[in-house]
Amino acid sequence: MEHLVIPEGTSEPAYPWWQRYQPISYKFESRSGNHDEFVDMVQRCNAVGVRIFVDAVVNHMAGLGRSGTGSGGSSFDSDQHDFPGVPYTDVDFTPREMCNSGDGNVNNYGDPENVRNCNLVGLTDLYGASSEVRQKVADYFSSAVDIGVAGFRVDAAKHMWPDDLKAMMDLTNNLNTDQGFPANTRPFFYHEVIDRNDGAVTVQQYYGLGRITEFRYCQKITWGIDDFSQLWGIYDPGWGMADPDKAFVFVDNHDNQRGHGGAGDTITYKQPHNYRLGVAFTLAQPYGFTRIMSSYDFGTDTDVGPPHKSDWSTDDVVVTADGQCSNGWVCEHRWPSITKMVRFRNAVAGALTADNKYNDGNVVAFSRGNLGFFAMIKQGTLSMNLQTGMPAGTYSELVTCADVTVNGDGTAQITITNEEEPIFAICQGCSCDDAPIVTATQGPDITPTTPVPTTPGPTEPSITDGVHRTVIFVQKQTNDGQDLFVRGGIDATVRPGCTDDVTTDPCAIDHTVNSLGTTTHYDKYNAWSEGDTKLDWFGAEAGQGTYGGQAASGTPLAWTSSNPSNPGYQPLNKYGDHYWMLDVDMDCSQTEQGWFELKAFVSNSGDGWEGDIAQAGNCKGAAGGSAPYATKNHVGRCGYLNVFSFDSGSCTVEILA
Ligand code: LAG
Ligand code: CA
Repeated sequence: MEHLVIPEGTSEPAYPWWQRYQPISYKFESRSGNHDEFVDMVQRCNAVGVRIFVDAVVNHMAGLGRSGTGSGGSSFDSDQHDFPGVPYTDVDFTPREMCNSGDGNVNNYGDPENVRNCNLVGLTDLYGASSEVRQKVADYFSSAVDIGVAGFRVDAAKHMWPDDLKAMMDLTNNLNTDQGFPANTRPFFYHEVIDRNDGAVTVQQYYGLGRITEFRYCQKITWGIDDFSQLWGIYDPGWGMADPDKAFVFVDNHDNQRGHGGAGDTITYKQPHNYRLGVAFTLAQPYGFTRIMSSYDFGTDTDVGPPHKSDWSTDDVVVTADGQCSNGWVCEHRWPSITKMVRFRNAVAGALTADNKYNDGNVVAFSRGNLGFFAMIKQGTLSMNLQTGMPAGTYSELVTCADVTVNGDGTAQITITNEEEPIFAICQGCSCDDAPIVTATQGPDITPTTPVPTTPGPTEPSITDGVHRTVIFVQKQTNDGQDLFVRGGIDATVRPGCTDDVTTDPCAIDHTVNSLGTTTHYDKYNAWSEGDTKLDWFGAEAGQGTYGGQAASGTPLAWTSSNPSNPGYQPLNKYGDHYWMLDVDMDCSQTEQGWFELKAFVSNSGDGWEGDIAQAGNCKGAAGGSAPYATKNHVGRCGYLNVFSFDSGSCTVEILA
């Protein structure tokens, strides 16, 4: 928004970075550009799947003692509470008698009234209880959303009453469908609340409003990188840290990297070795919703603004041949291991825990379910055999692109030789080359009230009529003797009148199973698909075939491979071993807008039912598309080829030739 400008020749530093935390109006006219430039940036970013989140300062306006003209040309006079560019007048500011401090400034963090009703470092405090203020802030939020912004960081939320924030948020428009957001999607909000277990305002008071910054994480990661033995305790509920599905975490931010708000033990780009380890660990571990910092080099001047030209306008970010930044910009997000670890985080989003942990004080390693494996080393090089928890196969290590072999028992030889980027990461579905980073899916750790927007992808038309060939792959490595089945149809909460009698259940979908081959490899599939007439939520149908006296546990899938010399080779399998396959002719008229649901089931002392699935956003693949409603199951498209992974929210939808 339009902000204070501090020119040369005053007693204060010229054009300090923090001048933009003193709002003058809600016009998009700032040191970063004008309204048209902002619209252009947001819309070009959306077009390539990059979402923009606005840092919104709505607790206050400019500081007392200041007057003049803001960055967008609006006049103002803080002492008079006069901001005609909004407009705000005296009635829009917190009445002086509601602030109990002598000088009107926040000075008692033990008292929530003081923290929220007084002026933060002399900044004129907006009266969030006023319906007019609420509406004006909401109008500002909505104007950003209408342009195509995906959400907001709420500055100084600690100094605002949660009820006021909620009212402002509730008055804000849904995200803009013309900019590729699904209909009825709320903006993503995260609130800046500095809670170190040291005052009356806590992160928990903001639950229900979105994510909340967890500044204790900054300290914990600093201590943990210094002493690896502390890393397993990085989320410490005993210290009041926000729940995993509420916390918003980062290694450093624009304040604490330069000794401003929430400073303390903080690692920054100035300690590149520790910083790489800290960011890599943060992106690898499951706690919180992560943000990475990207800075300019401020040297030792904690006030200095961004690199600038002789007229003080912000200077260009110059990208060098090796993909790094120059001209004063640090661009941590382009450091090789940091970029690659973003891919890792997206790939393992479905796994909520760290498993197969190893920590000897110099080497830290863990897996995320069977989706990915991470290791880092503090000093020296690494060559060690470790349990990765991953399916056997060859993976491309993300940082070095070296091939890594995971053995049948899940172990692998883990090697790190680059002491500059001492990080190792492999994951399913990841590649180390320059292919576009996998689209972030909405992992289960994202609060459902604030859905993360999806990237518009290719979408083929939905097939809602007639019987069409439909193929389903589910990636799952089972043990010998176990088999994979699927159960599905439509969820009872979506379609009324569902029953538990498969012959009449309107949630079941008619299909006939197609043969995949007649060799012995397909004996079980062929036996169990005999008499299987529906995709339904139950086990065997009456009259469904048995194999060796064993009943089916649903609709059977066959183990397949992409390897032509394997007896389970299927030409449609482009993915690898352990892709269980089902080929049916499905009645698409019985689906929901061309979509159906399913979950896998592993028989014979296997996992049984698959866990709940959080599939969100656009599916990958040439057909793509996103499910028309939220459910706890995989959702596939009738008439297409669907690829899922057991216990994962990922989906790919391809066109069947
Ligand atoms: C924030 N979070 O709650 C921002 O992350 C933080 O960067 C902001 O402070 C703060 N809230 C207010 O939005 C920054 C600087 C302050 C600066 C303030 C306003 O850390 O140092 O205060 O922005 O520009 C400056 C002067 C103060 C002066 C005040 C009012 O440094 O000495 O009292 O302006 O004139
Ligand atoms: Ca306030």
